Amino acid sequence: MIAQETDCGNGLDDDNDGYIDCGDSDCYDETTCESAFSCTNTLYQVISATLFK
Ligand SMILES: [Ca+2]
Ligand SMILES: [Ca+2]
Repeated sequence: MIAQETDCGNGLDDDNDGYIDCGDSDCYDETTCESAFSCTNTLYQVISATLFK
């Protein structure tokens, strides 16, 4: 598998694997995604925390 997300913040599925940007495992270690999208359970927690700020 050579294809992978080349831009984790362009809103597009660069490698056409069905996962876009931070939703793609290729972007889990990207700074733009940090750990917020590594797990759907923590996704909403992080969003809520951000809204509180
Ligand atoms: Ca993808
Ligand atoms: Ca992308």
